[in-house]
Amino acid sequence: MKNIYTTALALFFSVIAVAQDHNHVPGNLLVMLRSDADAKRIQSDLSQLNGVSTQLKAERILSESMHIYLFSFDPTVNEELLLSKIKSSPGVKIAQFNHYVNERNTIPNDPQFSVMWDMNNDGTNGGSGGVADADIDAPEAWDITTGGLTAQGDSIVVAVIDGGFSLTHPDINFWKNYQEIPNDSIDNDGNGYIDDFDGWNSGTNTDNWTPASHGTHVCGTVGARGNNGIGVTGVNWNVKVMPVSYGSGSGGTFEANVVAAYSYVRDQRRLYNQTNGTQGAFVVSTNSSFGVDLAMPSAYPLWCAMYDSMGAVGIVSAAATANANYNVDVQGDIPTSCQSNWLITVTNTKSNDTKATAGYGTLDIDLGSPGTNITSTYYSGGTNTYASISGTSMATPHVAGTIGLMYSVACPQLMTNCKTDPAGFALMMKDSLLGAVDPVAGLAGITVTGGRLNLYKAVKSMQNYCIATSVNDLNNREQAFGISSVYPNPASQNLTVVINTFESSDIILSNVLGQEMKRVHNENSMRGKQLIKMDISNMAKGVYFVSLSNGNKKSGVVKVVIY
Ligand SMILES: [Ca+2]
Ligand SMILES: [Ca+2]
Ligand SMILES: [Ca+2]
Ligand SMILES: [Ca+2]
Repeated sequence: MKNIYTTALALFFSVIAVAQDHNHVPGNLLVMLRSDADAKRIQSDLSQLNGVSTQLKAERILSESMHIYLFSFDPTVNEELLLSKIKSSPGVKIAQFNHYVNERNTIPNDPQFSVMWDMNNDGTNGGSGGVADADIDAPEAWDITTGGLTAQGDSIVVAVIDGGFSLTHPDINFWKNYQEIPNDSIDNDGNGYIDDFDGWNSGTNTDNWTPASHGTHVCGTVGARGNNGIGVTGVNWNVKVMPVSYGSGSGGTFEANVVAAYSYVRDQRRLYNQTNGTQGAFVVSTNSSFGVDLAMPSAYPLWCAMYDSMGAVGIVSAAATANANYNVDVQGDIPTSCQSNWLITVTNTKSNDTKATAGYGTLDIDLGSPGTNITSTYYSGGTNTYASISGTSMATPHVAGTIGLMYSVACPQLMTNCKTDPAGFALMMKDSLLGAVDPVAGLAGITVTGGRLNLYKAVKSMQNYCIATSVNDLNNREQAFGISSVYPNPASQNLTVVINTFESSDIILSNVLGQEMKRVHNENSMRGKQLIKMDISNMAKGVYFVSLSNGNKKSGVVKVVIY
């Protein structure tokens, strides 16, 4: 008996749960009014719903400047119906339920994530002396996006230029050039590079790789596959990492190969731009975790010029400064003392937000990023593995990766701007990232921004651009003067005309000859949509046109049939 009762009760509650969504506070509504609307008026207009008292009441002003109110009502009232009535009420801009909010972070299931203080510092996972929240706030950012594609479907690519990579590492999503057939000695995609299927190694002019530990580590920070149950998590969970190498040509590693490597990246993005995405790759940033200590840009004009050249096609570059404690402004470093608007220069912070032994400079070094004891993908002893290592090399891929993640949150309109002006858009990305740092004492007075990277704020800044854009759209729509809809159509007794205006105006019904047959004056000067009734019971059958006029201007017409 008890069992049956329990089952029945459980069923009862599950039915309730289906019928009513419990993610919001019963008997609450949030309402944004137009500036000239009166909350009391709405309260009295909707005090009854189908003959039942709603007890609707403006309970609290949530934002005076934005005219947002908390309304309460009898929770036994049909809330969906009440909400829809309020939404269509003149004077109401936006209405919604009052949803419960949970503090949340997106924590991936990758087993080594718990030691990744750079992403989420709990005060203990960064070693002794670590400070909670001295991190890039990655879980907060991943609530918004985990990367992958832009709003227009571009596959986001971050190019890592390094010595070598283990392309077989299972935790990295390496970019492949699927327009190229590998190893047939033909440049199938016509991009000027023969057999560039697995990226490009400018040291050997092939796409052949000798696996290497350093580059593999850097790639993992940019984009180790997140939430796949193995290893670590990158700043992006899904981004494509393009492997590009300055190689180790005969006689060592030299600048010529660096220039050639950058040129490959630039060529791929330029091709993407030129072919509207049918060829090439949507490379949005590069990572350079290498350089020459105590070197002056005057001796490296070609290398330094590559950042502007890549910037011109829409690529932001992140570069690591020296792993030595000196002022780069004074003593120089390549590439971090190169002058380019599209270059972001990075120093290394520890788990207590102080600078590690690394370069600095209020002119040349833009920001800090976690780079000390960073756990990422690795290659060692012939095996794909994971390791914790330190340096500006480890700090910089957080920044290159952030640019990638920012692209994944840009709304379609922003992406249209990006396609129209890739160089300008890239600059906006860089400025947004640098404007979104967390100011920290350890970087104040020794870097351009005085701050450490914050992934969440950088992503959020992109989202804010998009919200601002859509609010403008809303305001523009509000300014519109005209007829939104007329119903029913055909009609025989009454017409409801939905008008959109913020001034007193007349609704005019004309016949097919353009003669005015009926006019209803609407004195209500509140902005936005209003519903106007028109009695048409005495009109002859036929086709008519409804329009809106305020004496000076006249809207377009809507055809109605009266029967
Ligand atoms: Ca944090
Ligand atoms: Ca090719
Ligand atoms: Ca080929
Ligand atoms: Ca993983």
